[in-house]
Amino acid sequence: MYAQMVDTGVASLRAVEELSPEEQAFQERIDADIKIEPRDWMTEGYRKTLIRQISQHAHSEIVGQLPEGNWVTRAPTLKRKTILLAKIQDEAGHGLYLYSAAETLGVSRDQMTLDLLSGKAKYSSIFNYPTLSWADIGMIGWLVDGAAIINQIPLCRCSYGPYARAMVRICKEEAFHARQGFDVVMALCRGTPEQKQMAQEALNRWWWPALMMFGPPDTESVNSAQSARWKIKLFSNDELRQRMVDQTVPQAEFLGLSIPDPDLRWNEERGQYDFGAIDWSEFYSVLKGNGPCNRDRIQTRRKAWDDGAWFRDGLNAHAEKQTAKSKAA
Ligand code: FAQ
Repeated sequence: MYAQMVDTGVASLRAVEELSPEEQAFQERIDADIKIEPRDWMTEGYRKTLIRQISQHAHSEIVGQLPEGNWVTRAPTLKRKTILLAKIQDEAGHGLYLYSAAETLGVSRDQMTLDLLSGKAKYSSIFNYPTLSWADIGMIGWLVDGAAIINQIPLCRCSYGPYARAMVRICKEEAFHARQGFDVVMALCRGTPEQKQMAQEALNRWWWPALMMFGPPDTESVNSAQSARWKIKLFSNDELRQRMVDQTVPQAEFLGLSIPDPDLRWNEERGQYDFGAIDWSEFYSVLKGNGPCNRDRIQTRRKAWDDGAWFRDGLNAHAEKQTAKSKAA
């Protein structure tokens, strides 16, 4: 798989002999599956790549609360509302573990937030789509958390200790999230024809954006080759996307829903599904800020940041006072 990523030729990797002795020793530790810990020597590129990926991941968890938050007051029953609230709180927790993991690399949480608000740091494209009906909440659980698990299970084995350990707990919670999503969709599919129709329309809206979550095709993925060498990425974007299709199509069949892809068919020879072309122009347009909800999402985060200024100031003043007290003692 690693060789396959390198073969794409998108990013040129330096030959091993071009690495400095320190870099070679670092790479040898990674090759031997020894975890890198915060106080270990690491290359600047490794540190920067991890800060980029982990902070983007953390931002995704936090921004990812917004489309679901839109339905808390309109969940159809008390039970569904309680489950949804618990799930949204879990996402906040995931964001916090991940910000903490990124902080071990020497970046502050404030800086990460400012990078999100300035547009320097990204968050997952998927959270720029609106939740128009209750069925969209089911789709987020079934498809978005489903995709997140496929992408994140390998991250539990990635080379950076704090990230890998954070992912173990996150994945356990994501598994519950995916099940609750499937349960919402199943209830709709077993309900009235109108409810089933609502689920089908939501699937039509979320299917392609969910496949885009795995990132650009391997031939266009600028970071994959180096991230694979550093064992930050253990599988390529396309490999994980294929896994998502193969896992989800039988689930859709069980639900009696049709995947909105006329080119989808089982390939007996490959033992995998063939699927249609993804509209990558839509993906890149969402990344540039032109998705249906990009402006709203950043505006909401900016407001939360501004509204919380008095609280951060209070905490800092308290911390300074405590430090002065302990120095005086
Ligand atoms: N959205 O060279 P690659 C969740 C960017 S958590 C936006 O292939 P890489 C939980 C990429 O950053 C979901 N940008 O990049 C939940 C790069 O730009 P840059 C988040 C994307 O890093 C559920 C450029 O494109 N999960 O759902 C996306 O090697 C429900 C080139 O791409 C993670 O973050 C995208 N989809 O691979 C919460 C998992 N894809 O940064 C609430 C960890 C690519 O150079 C409700 N992250 N880009 O300017 C990863 O595994 C990787 O970062 C990838 C991208 C696979 C996302």
